[in-house]
Amino acid sequence: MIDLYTESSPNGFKATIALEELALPYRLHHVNIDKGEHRRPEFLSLNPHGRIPAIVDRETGIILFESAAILLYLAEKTGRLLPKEQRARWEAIKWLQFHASSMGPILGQRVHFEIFADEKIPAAIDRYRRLTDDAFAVLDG
Ligand SMILES: N[C@@H](CCC(=O)N[C@@H](CS)C(=O)NCC(=O)O)C(=O)O
Repeated sequence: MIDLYTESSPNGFKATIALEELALPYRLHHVNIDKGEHRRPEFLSLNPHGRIPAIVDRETGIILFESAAILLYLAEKTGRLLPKEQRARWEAIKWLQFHASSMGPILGQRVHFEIFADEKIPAAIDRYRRLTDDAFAVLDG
């Protein structure tokens, strides 16, 4: 059984979708970010960085955070979602890594500066709009 600690948010959805897609049994633990539950000691013992999602696989004792690491783990555990053939496998890992390092973080910054930031800083808005547009253009290509 896998314990999933998550919130209704983009990085959280990735782990939930993978668990559902792989039909793995799991227990869902809601970590309420608005209430600061991700900063409490019990959650920080799973992820010292205080970010969801995190999983604990009770079968193996493995504790993981970082959504891309969780996706790789679940793929390896089930032998699904990740090709076995070397070229295809690395093609998938390359795009997973692209998403994890070149898409997710800059999209997060764009949403922050465009929508949530109290102060609207044109230079920051322009920068993250340009960086996300570049990344989307790569995906379109
Ligand atoms: N690189 C991490 C990012 C995780 C992340 O930023 N999660 C957000 C929710 S989508 C979070 O926990 N935010 C709480 C905070 O920043 O305080 C991953 O892919 O898992």
